Amino acid sequence: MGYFGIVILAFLVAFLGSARADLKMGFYDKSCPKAEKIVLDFVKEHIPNAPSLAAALIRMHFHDCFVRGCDGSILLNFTTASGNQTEKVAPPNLSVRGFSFIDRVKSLLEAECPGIVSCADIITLVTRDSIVVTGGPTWRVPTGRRDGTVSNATEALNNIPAPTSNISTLQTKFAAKGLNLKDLVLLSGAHTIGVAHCSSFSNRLYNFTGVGDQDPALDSEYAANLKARKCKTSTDNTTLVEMDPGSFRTFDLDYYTLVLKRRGLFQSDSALRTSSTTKTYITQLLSGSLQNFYSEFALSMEKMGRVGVKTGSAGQIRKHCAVVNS
Ligand code: HEM
Ligand SMILES: *[C@@H]1O[C@H](CO)[C@@H](O)[C@H](O)[C@H]1NC(C)=O
Ligand SMILES: *[C@@H]1O[C@H](CO)[C@@H](O)[C@H](O)[C@H]1NC(C)=O
Ligand SMILES: *[C@@H]1O[C@H](CO)[C@@H](O)[C@H](O)[C@H]1NC(C)=O
Ligand SMILES: *[C@@H]1O[C@H](CO)[C@@H](O)[C@H](O)[C@H]1NC(C)=O
Ligand SMILES: *[C@@H]1O[C@H](CO)[C@@H](O)[C@H](O)[C@H]1NC(C)=O
Ligand SMILES: *[C@@H]1O[C@H](CO)[C@@H](O)[C@H](O)[C@H]1NC(C)=O
Ligand SMILES: CC(=O)N[C@H]1CO[C@H](CO)[C@@H](O)[C@@H]1O
Repeated sequence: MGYFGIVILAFLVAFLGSARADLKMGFYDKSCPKAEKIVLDFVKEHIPNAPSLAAALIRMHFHDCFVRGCDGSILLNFTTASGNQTEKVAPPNLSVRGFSFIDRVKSLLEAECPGIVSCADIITLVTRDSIVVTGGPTWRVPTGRRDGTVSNATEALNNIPAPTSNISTLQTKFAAKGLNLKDLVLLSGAHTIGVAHCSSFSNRLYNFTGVGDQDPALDSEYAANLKARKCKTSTDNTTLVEMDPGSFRTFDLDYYTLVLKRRGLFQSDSALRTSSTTKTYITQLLSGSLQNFYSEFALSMEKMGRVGVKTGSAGQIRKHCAVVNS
């Protein structure tokens, strides 16, 4: 083989390598043809009885993708026998529910085709199906993610934006994952469903700057209402508040209306009003149809689902989602 032959061969190998290392639709069509149907059937059977899990699951997916990529690391109990803290126990994850739901899907898939379907793909598929089954948007889920072997609470803290984040912090943390301000606005739209603990935002109600004050960026009538009816003390860490009160189970545009009315629950929600770029995206979404929101949301979800994925021979396919294979 001449020089050019070798060059072409090298390009071919690089090309095939990168092509193989990409996610694709129906990755399990040959290796586990029933995989996606097993996931969907399980979701259809159980989520209607526990619709609040749909919110927990999409949040879990977000947290998974923001720490070491969408690699299922959020599901790990321990990475070492030494008891180092994993993402699961980091404060932002304290309220991530749905671990056992994922474990149950995993055991069905292990029974069907052992060692084939990754926990990372299970989170992604289960999330999409749960949102669809509860009447929300759908999006494409290319598969072929592999599972990570490391979970680190400090990394979770550093990568997942806190609810106190301002717009520049949000922009930076999203940009670090290849997501732009438009993705930020669209993905924050997931706060149209689900609930939050008072402790995630009560700093805005009590003693915002250390002089017993409220956050001026929060509608004062709404703040008064929250204090009177929901978060009655500044230390309440158990009461749950709907983020989109009135339609917290419906995947609608109301979240954006609330944000513009200064009724977004977190400072990070309020922050979307403080940049003209993000504010304009919100106005545009509100002037469009629900279907338009859904199709835009779909693009950002697919994008988030690709963040830092491990493919090809990277990582592993865990046997149990909570533990690295021994
Ligand atoms: C932009 C930065 C974000 C911040 C600062 C943030 C913060 C939070 C916080 C503090 C909670 C409440 C946790 C609690 O008190 O129990 C929450 C809940 C939630 N978040 Fe976010 N979030 C962000 C982005 C996202 C994204 C990108 C998604 C999904 C695409 C998402 C989906 C949800 C959902 C559905 C809930 C409700 C969970 C439930 O009902 O169990 N969030 N978020
Ligand atoms: C936990 O991880 C840190 C590194 O961040 C390491 O220094 C420490 O020894 C680990 N703890 C245990 C108990 O292994
Ligand atoms: C966890 O991540 C932090 C921050 O990147 C790092 O300093 C620490 O060493 C990591 N811990 C382990 C056990 O790898
Ligand atoms: C945003 O928050 C970060 C971190 O708390 C802070 O360093 C920065 O100054 C803030 N930016 C603005 C514009 O307030
Ligand atoms: C508000 O915060 C300041 C500073 O942290 C503290 O000294 C003060 O006691 C707090 N006031 C109330 C009412 O909690
Ligand atoms: C919630 O508050 C109680 C009482 O103030 C405290 O004992 C408990 O540790 C807190 N829980 C969390 C998760 O912070
Ligand atoms: C992971 O931890 C949970 C609770 O801490 C426990 O119930 C579960 O059995 C653990 N899973 C594995 C596979 O060790
Ligand atoms: C350490 C800790 O509190 N972990 C919690 C993380 O979230 C799950 C689901 O809510 C809890 O069961 C864990 O106890």
